[in-house]
Amino acid sequence: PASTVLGYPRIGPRRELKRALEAYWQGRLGVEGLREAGARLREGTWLRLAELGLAALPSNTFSLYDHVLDAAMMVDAVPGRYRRPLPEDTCFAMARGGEGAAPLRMTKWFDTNYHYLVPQVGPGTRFRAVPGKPVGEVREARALGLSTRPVLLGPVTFLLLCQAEPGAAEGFRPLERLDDLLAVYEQVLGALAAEGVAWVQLDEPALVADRSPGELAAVGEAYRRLGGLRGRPGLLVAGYFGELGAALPVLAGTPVEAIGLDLVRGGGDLAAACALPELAGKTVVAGVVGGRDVWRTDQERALAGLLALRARAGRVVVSTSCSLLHLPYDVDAEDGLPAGLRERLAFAEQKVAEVVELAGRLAAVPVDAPVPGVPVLAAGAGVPDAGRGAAGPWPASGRAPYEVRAAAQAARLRLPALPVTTIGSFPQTGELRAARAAFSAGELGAGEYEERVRGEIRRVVELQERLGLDVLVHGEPERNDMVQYFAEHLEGFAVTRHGWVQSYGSRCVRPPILYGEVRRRGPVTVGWTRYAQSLTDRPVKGMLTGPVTIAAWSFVRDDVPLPRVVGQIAEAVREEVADLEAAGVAIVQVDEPALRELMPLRAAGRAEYLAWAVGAYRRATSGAGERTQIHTHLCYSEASEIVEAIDALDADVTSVESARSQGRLPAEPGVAGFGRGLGPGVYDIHSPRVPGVAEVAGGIEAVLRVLPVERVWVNPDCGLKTRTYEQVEAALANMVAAARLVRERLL
Ligand code: THG
Ligand code: ZN
Repeated sequence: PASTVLGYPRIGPRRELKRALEAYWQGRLGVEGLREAGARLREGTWLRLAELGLAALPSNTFSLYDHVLDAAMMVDAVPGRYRRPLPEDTCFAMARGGEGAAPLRMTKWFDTNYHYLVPQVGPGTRFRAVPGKPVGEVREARALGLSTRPVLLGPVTFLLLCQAEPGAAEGFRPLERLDDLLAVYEQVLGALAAEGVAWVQLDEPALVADRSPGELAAVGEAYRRLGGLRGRPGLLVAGYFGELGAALPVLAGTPVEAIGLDLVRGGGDLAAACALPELAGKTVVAGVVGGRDVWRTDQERALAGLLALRARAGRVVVSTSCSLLHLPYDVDAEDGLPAGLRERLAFAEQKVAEVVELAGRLAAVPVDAPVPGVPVLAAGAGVPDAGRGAAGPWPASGRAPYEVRAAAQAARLRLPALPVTTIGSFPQTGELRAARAAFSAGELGAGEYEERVRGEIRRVVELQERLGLDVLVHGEPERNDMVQYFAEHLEGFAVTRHGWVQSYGSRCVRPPILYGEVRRRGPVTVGWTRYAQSLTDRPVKGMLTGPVTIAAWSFVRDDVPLPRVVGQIAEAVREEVADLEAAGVAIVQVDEPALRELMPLRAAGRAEYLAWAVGAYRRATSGAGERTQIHTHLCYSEASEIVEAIDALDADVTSVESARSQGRLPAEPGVAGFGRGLGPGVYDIHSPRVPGVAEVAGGIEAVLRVLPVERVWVNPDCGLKTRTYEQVEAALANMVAAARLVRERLL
């Protein structure tokens, strides 16, 4: 029976890739060892998928760092400054920078919590076919007796994800280079055909977002051309993370043999596909098993969709809605889940088993059995952007007007101009991680663990006082992760022990599973914040994660609308804000770095989404009195797109990423319209580089050209947990020096 998956996790069931990468970067492992580790992971995946009974296996879904970066290397879109003798080092130079070359920009992969590196393409980029990686993986699998379907990023999505090379003429768009790129894809397809490859998968998730007529025309052109290539493998074009919509008939009109549909988030494509006359000549790779959620599949519903397709399509292959990259490996590795939950869960392995089972069930239905009508798979059922039931204008926040609050807070806090602060987290030392691991393993008592955390808070507070910061933080040593920590302290969430999902490169997260009604059992952060405040006369910020972000970085339940789930989290956060305030905390930061991430990929759903998302944030924070200053932080947010919504959060101070967007300020045009306090990041924490005093001062002065000084804050562009103390001390010292320099110039 025909079954496949669009992709699979690649970090290893025990994060073997992370270990190998970090050992290589630290010089503890040679390149041979790194290659060997990759080969073992690929072999483990193929053998496991085959063992589970999957009929068609994908390859080239492994990546040492990022699959978009791999695609750039496959077409040789590699700026000269990154080239190194070993391809691995070229890849890591683009990803992490080095020898004076800043790394490529990193941003979110559609609406997921995975980050890809943004390749740069200019008018003069010389594309060249470098098919060694996909070809090599095909050979590797063949040596195991397995034939595979290489997965490549599609040419249209690749160019739409690229940014114009710095220095390219104003108005240049990478998509203009489609013709040249297609010539290279033709060569890659030729090389794969020469290897005996029968099918190639081309991923085109960009087609589930709104696309202009010109872009849709480019899609048609691309696949007519690739489809016209002689002696090529069969082509599967996969759109996922939503509905193909208008792109579906365009693809159907090209010679590609197979189209992959996401029938979980793009349920509307089912009826549209069934109505297409061209479908009779195509294979549909039907994504009926969700690749973004951890729930068991409703098999009857999935089967009804499969039967409807089978009656109309040339052939149907049962598949996942998207790559399983966004799921942990195996539910069976978990032992600490609440009673009754495990049976309801499916991670990557279980999703594969479901695909195989459904394919078997489909094959067991005789082809001449009566076909039910096309079932209505609600467009976006269980999807974050389906804002069912909670639309409407932003409720009045109930707080005093910003000007009134600003005056009350200035009188209470008595801060200097251009106050210097941080986003919240400080580096997590090895001892601290070891202590937390020992504590959760029961090897370290609660009292001893608490003493270690307090020691760390003392150290961080002393450091900030010594460096001269104005608003201090406790550094979050008690937190593993800004979402997981709250999930561990709220009812309604389960956390996993091994449920790691790649975030970027070697960095992983363990998304909690939100499965019940959310409630706060009692104060979560108050004790640590109060302790930190007892050590200093300067204000210490209380640090919380916002309701949208907690939901976005968890696997949420799909039996109630997302706005209601987020609303429940907002109530819990609101209670925590009230307790912090009652404990005398004058500044509370409630971060929403994922606000932009959950934005619907199509414009039609955005106003409704922002209405309920902003509403939830206001609910979480609006209990604070006017003398309490609310801060928020957003990262990778492409803040310019949502300046109005950020303003509508009604936080008193907002800090945003800006350092890594090549020195651009967030919302350069919009920033002046930003009506509250703003802390544009002046130190790029994603790079080990320490910015100099003059550079930081220049950044601050650039902000002062568009914003009044009373509203400007000085801060890094994100939390400091991935940096070393050495880097952080030097960078913060320079930030303080720069703020002082600019203050003097202002006098
Ligand atoms: N938490 C979660 N998602 C996130 C972030 C986060 N997504 C966006 C951004 N922040 C991603 N950044 C990071 C940065 C560091 C790490 C993960 C994501 C990281 N992880 C540890 C690792 O891989 O070794 C594990 C952390 C742990 O022990 O829990 O360093 O902050 N949810
Ligand atoms: Zn951030």
